Amino acid sequence: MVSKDFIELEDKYGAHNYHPLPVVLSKGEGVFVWDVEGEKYFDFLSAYSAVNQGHCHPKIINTLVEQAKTLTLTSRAFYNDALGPYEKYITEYFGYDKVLPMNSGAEADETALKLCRRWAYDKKGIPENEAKIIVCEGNFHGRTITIISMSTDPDSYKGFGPYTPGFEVIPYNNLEALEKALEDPNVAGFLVEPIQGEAGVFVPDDGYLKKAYDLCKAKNVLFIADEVQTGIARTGKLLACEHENVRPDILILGKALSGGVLPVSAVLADDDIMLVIKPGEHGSTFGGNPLACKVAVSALEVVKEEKLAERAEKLGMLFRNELAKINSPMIELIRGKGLLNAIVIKPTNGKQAWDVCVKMKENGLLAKPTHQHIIRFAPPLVITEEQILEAVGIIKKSLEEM
Ligand code: IF1
Repeated sequence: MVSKDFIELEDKYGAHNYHPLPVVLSKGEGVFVWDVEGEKYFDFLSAYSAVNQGHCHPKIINTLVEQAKTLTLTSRAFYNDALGPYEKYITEYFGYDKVLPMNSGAEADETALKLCRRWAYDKKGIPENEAKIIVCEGNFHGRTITIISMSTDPDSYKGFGPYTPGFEVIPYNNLEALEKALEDPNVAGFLVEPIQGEAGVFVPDDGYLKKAYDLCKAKNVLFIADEVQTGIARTGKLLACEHENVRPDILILGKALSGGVLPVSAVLADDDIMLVIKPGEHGSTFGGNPLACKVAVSALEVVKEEKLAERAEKLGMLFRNELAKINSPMIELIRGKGLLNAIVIKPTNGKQAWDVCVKMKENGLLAKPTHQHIIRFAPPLVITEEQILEAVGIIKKSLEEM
């Protein structure tokens, strides 16, 4: 079978909820992936920042295989010998009292919302069913009914109502709007992405997160950071909030927490928040399974051992500097932090961001447009300086060929 055959199979038998770039991948190693014809590509998407440690990282895969042969799933009806050590490791790693393990990013976000609401009633004293959570325009937190209820993107929410109440949407990167929204005593939490990914790698002004955190603290409101995409070294720090020395009250992680090997997500908080949820009130069949726990420890060790945050910081700077040297009428703006970057494309000669991505694919680099006019560039953090330069060469060539 060739690429065309696999694409036809997906088209015929799979739901049409995606519109992938026409490339069929069958192998990955580090920063590279290969298609079924054997063509090699730089992966500048990293599965939306889930493979920060690089494809099929040998240490992580070894952990996966060893644990898979030993014990994979027990459910939380019983204890297992991987969960406790993982919980100790990850809470010390990020500096929180407790962790609640889940699987997908959306589930972790849902968990954080439940935690926040319960805290609102048990600790803050908000009247039952009155708790409000503030979210931002352009947010992306996943695909569940409750999460799309706070979305401002019609593609995400339209036609899926009725929606979950209890959210107030304010503009992102706007402290005045936050301050005003916080006047309502029934506000329990503020859920925010330190950099908005889906919105097109939208980096807020310096000081926004810190000020937002301080405003929340003044009103006894939980600052909840969705670091599913920005966390685990992607933006040049272990957490994007660290750029402003903000320690979220509730921290949400996913994606690269497993090195992209299997779905592993987590919610971290201190005891006064986490312990409001009691046995039987929340959980997941797969959350905290031994396979996930072992893999997550390995994946987090790799981040430290290979200094991925420092690499992302340094190579991100290099990447943006090199992109800035490209003289193309299609580049409207370059933005990002660490190795989470984007180019805003100015449509030229009827060519859009999608066409640039198809051209880059032909030239050996994979990236994906978001919102028609933005291309996200997020390679695995194990990329080298030489590889960055080579990749920029491909991007430059592709833009010139438009
Ligand atoms: C898809 C975007 C990225 C996330 C944040 C929670 C989740 C995500 C900040 C949910 C997921 C994904 C999902 C993926 C596309 C993708 C994405 F373009 F939509 F915005 F990464 F940039 N919080 N992001 O970014 O995590 O439940 O998927 O594990 O195909 O929908 P999940």
